[in-house]
Amino acid sequence: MKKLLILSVLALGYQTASAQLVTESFGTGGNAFTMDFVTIGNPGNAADTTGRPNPAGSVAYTYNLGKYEVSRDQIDKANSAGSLGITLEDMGSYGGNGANKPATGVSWYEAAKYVNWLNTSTGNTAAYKFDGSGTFQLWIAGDAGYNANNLFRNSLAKYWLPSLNEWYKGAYGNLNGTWNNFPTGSDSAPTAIASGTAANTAVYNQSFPAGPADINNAGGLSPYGTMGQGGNVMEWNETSFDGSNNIAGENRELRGGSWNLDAYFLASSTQDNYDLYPSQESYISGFRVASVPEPSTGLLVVLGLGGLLLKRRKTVTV
Ligand SMILES: [Ca+2]
Ligand SMILES: [Ca+2]
Ligand SMILES: [Ca+2]
Ligand SMILES: [Ca+2]
Repeated sequence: MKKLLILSVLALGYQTASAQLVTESFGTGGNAFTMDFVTIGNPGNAADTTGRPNPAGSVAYTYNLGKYEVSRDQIDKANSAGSLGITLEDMGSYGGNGANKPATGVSWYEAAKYVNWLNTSTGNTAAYKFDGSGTFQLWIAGDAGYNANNLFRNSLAKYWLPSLNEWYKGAYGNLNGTWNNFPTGSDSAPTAIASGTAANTAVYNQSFPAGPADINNAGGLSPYGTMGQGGNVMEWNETSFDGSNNIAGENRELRGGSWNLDAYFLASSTQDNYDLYPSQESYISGFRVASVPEPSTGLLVVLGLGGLLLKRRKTVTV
């Protein structure tokens, strides 16, 4: 009876963990900044068979996905702290270069170097392999962290660029495993706004000169709690456009539309014409970061408490 009770408490702890916000810290002193993530649970979910590609969105493990697009400030501070040399687009004619505007003009290679720094500056393994002259390479058998199913990403890394399936699940998935057509928890297109956080809104259908909104003011949330996967700026996926990460220089996928595009580009069924060479940059594209989940403190506390209860019960029984 008591064991059953403890098991149900454990289940509750897990449920809570699947919607939790995780804030990670990077840099020091004047270069210190934080990045918010949401935990995407429901591992082993069934794929969506109504979107593109088909199937899409099945992820076998729990992971964290950036709540927001990466901001200019988060790039500037990493550049200062790590001498990364990542160049941003001058958005002076497109809404300005405010610190909380999404980072644009970031190539896939630059985004990869950025997440590498998130890893190495926190004592973790780099996600992406660059040779001594800064040229991107595939991981090969014999490299620590080599994964034959993904030659781009080192499996020991803590931070990486979200794969198509990781990005898709965070955008279009419901916590119960069902799917939406749009990244705002609905099969209907969100209301188009210039900025704001009201439910079922997104930053799209705006004039090109209007530019994107601040990353934390970029529309309503997805069911998992991410903002701006629909609209604001398009986002690099780690995944190559052909779905198999096996050629270093092959085109990578971009998804979600941008402030100046229409609802078609926000939909789960849209995946065309938006792939770029990994060295290409644009005014309308940025990225967000994914990560392994922190060991859930809530779950650990419950586990510890469960152990304590079991011990106490034993003591009492004996
Ligand atoms: Ca750049
Ligand atoms: Ca659908
Ligand atoms: Ca976006
Ligand atoms: Ca390929």
